[in-house]
Amino acid sequence: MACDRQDPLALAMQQAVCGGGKRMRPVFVLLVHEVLGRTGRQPVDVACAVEMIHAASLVLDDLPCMDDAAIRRGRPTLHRVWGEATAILAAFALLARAGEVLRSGLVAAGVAPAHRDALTARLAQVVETLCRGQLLDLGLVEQSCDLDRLEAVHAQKTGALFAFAAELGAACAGVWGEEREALLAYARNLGLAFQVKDDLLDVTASQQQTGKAQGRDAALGRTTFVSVFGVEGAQALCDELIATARDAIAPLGGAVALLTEFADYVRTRAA
Ligand code: GRG
Repeated sequence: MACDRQDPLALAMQQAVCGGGKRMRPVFVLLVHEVLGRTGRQPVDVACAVEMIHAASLVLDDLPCMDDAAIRRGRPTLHRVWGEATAILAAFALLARAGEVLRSGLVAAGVAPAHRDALTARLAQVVETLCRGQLLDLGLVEQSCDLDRLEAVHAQKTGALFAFAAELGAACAGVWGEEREALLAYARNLGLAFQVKDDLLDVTASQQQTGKAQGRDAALGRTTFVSVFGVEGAQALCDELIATARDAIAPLGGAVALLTEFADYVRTRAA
C-alpha cells in the first residue's frame, strides 16, 4: 500500500495490513478460484480486500478494551505504536477501503453487476457477524460453555470470514451451484478448526513462533476450546473439523488437492 509518509493514519493502516501475518484468508480466496479451474487473471484485489477486513479486526481485537495485546505479528500492536485513537480510526478507514477494493476487484474479475451488489452487501453482513461473535466471545463464561455454544460463537467471530473468502473465490470463478455449497461447508469447518488451533497455539507455542504473547487467553481468563476441553480434547476436535472439511469437498474430485493440503496445514501448523 503506497502512502504519504507524513500521514499518520495512512502509516498506521499500512502497518496493520503490511506488517506480516500468514495471509491465510487471501490465499484461500485465490486457492478456491484456482481449484475451480480458473487459470486466467487471479482475483488479487478481492483477496486483498479480505485481508484488509482481517487486519482491521486484529487492530480492534488487540485494543485495551478487548484483548489488551502488546505484541502482534512479532511487533508492538498498532495502539501501542500510534495510540488508541489512531488505531481505532485506522481500523475504520481500512474497513471503508476494503469495501472499495472489493467492489473494484469484483469488477476486474468480471463478476456480473447483480452478483457484485449481493457480495458487497454480504461484506456488511460479515463485518456485523464478526462484531457479534467478538462481543459474545468477550462475554463467555466457562461454566456455562458447551461445545455448541463455543462453536456458535467462533463460527461468527472466525468462521464467517473464511466462509466469505470461499464465497468470493467461487464468485470470481463464476461458480454458484453445488460446488459452491461444498466449498462453503469446507470453509466453515476450516474456519472453526483454525480457531481451535489458534487456542492450542496460545498454550503450546512460543511468542517467537506465533508473534503473539504466549498464554494470553489464560492470563485474561478467557474461555477457549483448550480451557473447556484441554489440549488433547481441542486437538481431537481440530482433527475432526478438518476431516469434516475434507469430506465436504471430496465429491469435487482431484482438483481440490490444494485445498486438502491447505486443511492439513491448518491442522498441523506450528505458528
Ligand atoms: C470490524 C472486521 C471488524 C471486526 C470487529 C474485533 C472483532 C470485531 C472481531 C475479532 C475477530 C478476530 C480477531 C478473530 C480471531 C481470528 C484469529 C484466529 C485471528 C488470528 O489470525 P491469523 O493467525 O493472524 O491468521 P495473522 O497475523 O497470521 O494474519
